[in-house]
Amino acid sequence: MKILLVSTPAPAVKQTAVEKNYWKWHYALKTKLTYSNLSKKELIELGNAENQNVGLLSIASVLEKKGHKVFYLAPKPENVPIQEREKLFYKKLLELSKKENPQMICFSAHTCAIPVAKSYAKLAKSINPKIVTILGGPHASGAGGKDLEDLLSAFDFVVKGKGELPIAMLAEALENKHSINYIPGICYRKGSKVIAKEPAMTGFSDYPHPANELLNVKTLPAARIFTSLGCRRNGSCVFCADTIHNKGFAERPIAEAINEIKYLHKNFKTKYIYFGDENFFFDKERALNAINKINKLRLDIVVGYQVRLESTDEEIIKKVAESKKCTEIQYGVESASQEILNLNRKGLRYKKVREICKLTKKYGINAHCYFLVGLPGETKETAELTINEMCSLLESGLVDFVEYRIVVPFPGAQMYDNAKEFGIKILHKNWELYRGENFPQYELNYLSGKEIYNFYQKGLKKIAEIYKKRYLERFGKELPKINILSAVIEGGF
Ligand code: B12
Ligand code: SF4
Repeated sequence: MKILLVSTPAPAVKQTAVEKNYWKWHYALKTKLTYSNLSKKELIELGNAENQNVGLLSIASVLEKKGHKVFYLAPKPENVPIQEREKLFYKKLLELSKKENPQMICFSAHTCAIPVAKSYAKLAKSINPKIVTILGGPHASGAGGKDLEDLLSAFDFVVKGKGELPIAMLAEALENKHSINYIPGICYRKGSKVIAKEPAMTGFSDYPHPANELLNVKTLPAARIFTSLGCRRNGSCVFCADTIHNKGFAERPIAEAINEIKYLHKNFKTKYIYFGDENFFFDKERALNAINKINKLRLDIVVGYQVRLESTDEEIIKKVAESKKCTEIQYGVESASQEILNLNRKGLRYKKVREICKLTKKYGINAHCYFLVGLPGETKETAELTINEMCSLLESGLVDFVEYRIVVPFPGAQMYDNAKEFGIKILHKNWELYRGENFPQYELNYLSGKEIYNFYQKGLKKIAEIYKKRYLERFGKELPKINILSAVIEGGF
């Protein structure tokens, strides 16, 4: 069967001057400190690379193994104004659909890309009314009730959870006219009824590594890989939108991840490996063993880890630092208010932040922290406290990077599904606006949307000032060449 996989582009976001300035200095510092082993040429390639949608590429590799002909289409930064990107993508999709005439078209989409995915599905049907359209990914996995019904008005099938097995089974069922009733995670309409099958939490090691060969690139200077999927905390954080893994968790043998690093380095000259696991340190013994193996790799690579602060200690950081292979560790903090952290079931003692960041810096590794504004329970005082604390962490040199966004109540997150319980009034479901850079889609008991947005802009402005001062002091006036826009919209690390 001919199957087209589409990584749906996120809609253009009009950035404020404050945001533009923030990202400019953020990526200026990133290129110097984190991607420190990439040459100027590699940085440019990184900025212009096609989106590496690991989930779709993983589905692709399973389908190829089963003998299907797979096409992959993903957004690239393109050298055009951001508003033109969607039109260009539309054109490419049209050309590919006409030329190859696929029988199935699979869309992967974050919530903000849903309206675009819907319009592409319509386009595909207008070219070939018999084409089977399928939606999967984070929004599909979290949508229930009316949101799911709405999706099924635009797609023939919606798949919840991991897609490798369901898509392979669906392709086989359609080819051989078998029943689709037993396919996990599949949702469809039967007359006026909506059928929604429970997704299966399939193991991780059952699959070959993602088919990066389908990317339209010669090199991939930086790439994302995973050694585990899902989170051991099973989505307990109130704002968590990780609906994909059915609140389950699957790990992958470290040896397989090591093989994938070697393959990326050999075939795509990858020099920066970012471990996208929700918490790379989830099991201390496993983490120490994995880091040891990564440290021993005789490859010109550097790595970055994303972890939970509560899983981090000096022994692990010391091990990470041993080979000088790791330039950055990223920590999810969210708020500087202990009360807000507790209310949102983050399972974090704020005092750990300074302690762990201090250790990270002690061993010469950059610390990157994620913060949010607009969490359930947020007040003017807690938002102000978080801004002050982010600035203090940066100014004291305990933290190198801060990413600050507005919370979004994504379908499937507790704060969306039980909005009232968390003091949230959702104002609209214009999905294209469901991004942490946009004006809030909700109001809180103690903060209006405007107030939340103003805190966001204020925080970014202050962070950018500190970034700029630090960059000029350390690296002078010349800014590195990187396509910042692409890093922001298609996935900087
Ligand atoms: C990498 C990543 C990104 C990357 C690239 C994503 C991509 N398309 O390649 C970038 C940085 C661009 C990104 C951006 C954002 N992201 Co993001 N991202 C992730 C992250 C960390 C890992 C995704 C991944 O590669 N997983 C590994 C692969 C193997 O799994 P997968 O992608 O889920 O794919 C599997 C299934 O989803 C399914 N599947 C996927 N597509 C399809 C299609 C079909 C047809 C089928 C059947 C199945 C299927 O099968 C795949 C294989 O098993 C996840 C968190 C997580 N751990 O999942 C968040 C996550 C998906 N992102 C999230 C968010 C909030 C965002 C942002 C909105 C943040 C913001 N700025 O506000 C932006 C907006 C999107 C955009 N493009 O601008 C949320 C989801 C929210 C939502 N409902 O949309 C998540 C869950 C994080 C979280 N816990 O909140 N993201
Ligand atoms: S927000 Fe992060 S730590 Fe919390 S449940 Fe989700 S993935 Fe786990």
